[in-house]
Amino acid sequence: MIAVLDSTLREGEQTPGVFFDSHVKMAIAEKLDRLGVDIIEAGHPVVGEEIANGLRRIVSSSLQARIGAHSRSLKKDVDLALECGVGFLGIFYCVGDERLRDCSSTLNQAIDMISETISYARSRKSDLLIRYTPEDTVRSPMENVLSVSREAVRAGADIISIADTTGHLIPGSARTMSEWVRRLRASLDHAGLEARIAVHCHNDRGLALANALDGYQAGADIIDASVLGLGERAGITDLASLLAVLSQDFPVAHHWQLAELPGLYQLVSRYADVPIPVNHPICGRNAFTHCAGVHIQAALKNPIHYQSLAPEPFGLTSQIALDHMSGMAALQYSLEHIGAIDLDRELQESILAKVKDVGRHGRTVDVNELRWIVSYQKEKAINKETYVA
Ligand code: HCA
Ligand code: CU
Repeated sequence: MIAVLDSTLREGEQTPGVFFDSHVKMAIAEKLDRLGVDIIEAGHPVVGEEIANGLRRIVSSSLQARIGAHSRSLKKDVDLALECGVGFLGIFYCVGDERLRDCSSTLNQAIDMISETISYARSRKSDLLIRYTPEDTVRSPMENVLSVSREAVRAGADIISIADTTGHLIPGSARTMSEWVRRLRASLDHAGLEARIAVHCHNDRGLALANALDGYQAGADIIDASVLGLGERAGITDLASLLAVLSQDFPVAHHWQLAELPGLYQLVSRYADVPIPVNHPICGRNAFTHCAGVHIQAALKNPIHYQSLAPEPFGLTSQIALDHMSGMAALQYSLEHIGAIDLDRELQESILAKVKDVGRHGRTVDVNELRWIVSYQKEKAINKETYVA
């Protein structure tokens, strides 16, 4: 069964300008838990006291999800994370040649140091879920990654994560996540080692979701994501889009409460101070809104004509909206939809004029506003003499 790791509270908080207070982190973690993500990566505690406190607070609330911390390959990071009570620890260390050179280290020295940190963490907590990530995995020599991964598993790591730290991969090209997943799996199998494989995809080329799905199809067990795709630079895989595709398009057994997504997005958007793009899949204001006349006409008969994804699993419904482009046909369909029938032509024209006027100011008219416009224009028609223009 595919597992999802949400990193809104760790990677997401690395978005420039984003900081979540501990009580907000708590609220976000509760919503993520209700949604049903498997692991909540909730911070890197050595970064600061508030992060450690936020982590402790989330751990103490006994959520279903495993609560995890990020950690360098250093015992002091492991100690602080364990002191916060986490059940998951993500240890990262890059084994790219240039990084090793900059750290004045050889591959073997790095492998020894990483193995020692993992063994130490394992010895301190036997049921700790330990992930090792060779940071910038996909720009590192594959042989380095495969060697360090085998030793990390021997030392006690349960998960190896393939990190596309800079959003470098392109599905179907010479550098794909699927190739990395297959090669890592083959190398572990060949050595008789068992570990879950995770994929962590950055969105620098707008391909984070595509790469994550490419990894999933090649057999990855865990996918990292965040609300609104928040993270360093262009962020990582967007959680809502990921769950939408996995749940609606792949035969995955899941327990996700997808209707929690819109509320979760509003919460994170508000406290991250990052607006939800109107065209965000699933949670954007326009995601299930039909606007053009022919679309409204067809969609009101049967939404499937202009929807390949239904809004209902996400606790949403299809909407219609009118604007400066709307014509009489779209208006009449919309009026019928709200039960405003038998309006004379003159009244309909005045309603359409008002709708176009609102549209020219850069807004759409939804069904609620249409109801207000209808009653306003009706009243205006009745009391012509008391209104001006
Ligand atoms: C970072 C980089 C990281 C780590 C991922 C991981 C990446 O912020 O430290 O530890 O699994 O993209 O490589 O997010
Ligand atoms: Cu990252």
